Amino acid sequence: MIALDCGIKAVDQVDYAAGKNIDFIICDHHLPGKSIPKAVAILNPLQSDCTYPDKYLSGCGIGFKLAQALTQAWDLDKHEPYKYLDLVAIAAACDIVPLIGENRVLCHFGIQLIEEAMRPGLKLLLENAGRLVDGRLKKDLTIGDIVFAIGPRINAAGRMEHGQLAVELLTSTTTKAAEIPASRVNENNTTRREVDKQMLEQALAMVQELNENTVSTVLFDPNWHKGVVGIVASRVQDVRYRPTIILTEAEGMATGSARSVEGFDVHAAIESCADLLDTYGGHRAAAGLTMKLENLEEFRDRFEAAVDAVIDPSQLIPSIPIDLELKLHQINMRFYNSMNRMAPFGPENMRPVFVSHNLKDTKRSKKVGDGSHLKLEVCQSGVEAQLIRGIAFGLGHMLDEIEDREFSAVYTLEINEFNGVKSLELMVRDIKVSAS
Ligand SMILES: [Mn+2]
Repeated sequence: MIALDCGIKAVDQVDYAAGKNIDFIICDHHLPGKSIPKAVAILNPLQSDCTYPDKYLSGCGIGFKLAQALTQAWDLDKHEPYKYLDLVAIAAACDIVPLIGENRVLCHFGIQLIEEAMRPGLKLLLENAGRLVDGRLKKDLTIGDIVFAIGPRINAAGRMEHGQLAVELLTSTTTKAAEIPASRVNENNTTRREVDKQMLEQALAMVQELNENTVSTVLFDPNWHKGVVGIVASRVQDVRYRPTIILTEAEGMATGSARSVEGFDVHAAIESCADLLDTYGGHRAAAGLTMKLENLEEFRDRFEAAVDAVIDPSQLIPSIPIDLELKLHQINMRFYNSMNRMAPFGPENMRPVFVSHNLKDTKRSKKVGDGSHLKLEVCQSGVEAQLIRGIAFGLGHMLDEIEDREFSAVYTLEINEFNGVKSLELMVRDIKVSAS
């Protein structure tokens, strides 16, 4: 048996299999526990004695390493595993692993493979997500597209129906064969979104009831869907920026998922409550855990105390790290193209974030969508002829404030393609009005 993306803590299960004469190869990237399973081989760069230089491959990336090793051992063409780099890239993007070193290279070639020889299943997913129109990608595929358009759809299958559907979809060699699994996966995604929305509303109502002075958020509802607790944890953090654990009931236990805040080790805080837990595992930034229902209350208190003991108050304020200040006249296609040579962007190699000051509204900025978003057209004080457009999601309420005052904007640069004409746009993350 080959375990992929799991198994590093499966000491008993591997012993049991050994008793039945079944050999195990474990390909995992999660933190090992105190004892290691007695498998035939373990590929996990996080083992303390592992000298492999790249420590943060995705689970699928480790599987790719096994495939590469087998190609060598069996004297096959070394290019053989490269056919699967699209899947390796999808896994790396969706697993939010650092996009540096080997991951960045794997993602670069994986995205290239998706663009040049897209699997039928992926085509149908990207069409459903509105990214692919008449067989053409609307714009170059990014890690963000994979995370938001492909990932949730693939995950929805496992969460709402069965992961096998996603396997069928991704291994289909013809569009015809991919059609049925694709329509089911897309349906699962619609349901997942609905469930996600309901859970989120309930969770946000619970957040309102919490003591404002606590430094952690632990929410439990026995009826929440196990598959979407991770997403809800991230959304809850958008309104209450604290180490967050969202739990639901499954098989008579409380089980769920934890998200950390920048710079804080949530895995260590959970580990300090290990005596209350049945299982737990993960990384500094995200972890999973299971406990008996009767331990919930004590866990909530102990986790709060564990976070409180080590967290720095500054870690509770979300911040946007800025890479560089730009004058609007510096923004042009040449600049964008050289910046883009550092792509694919992702964790630890984020799309550069810029700031510009003394911006002025051209009076053509307006609220869009349901009024919560802002479509901007701005210039910079002193260089009024240089205009640039932008979009600011969730900042519609800033329109009144920027109408007659100078402001600063923090943004990333995006390409907008309309009727075949490419232009640069600010994707505005935050706006600050200058003191008048
Ligand atoms: Mn994993």
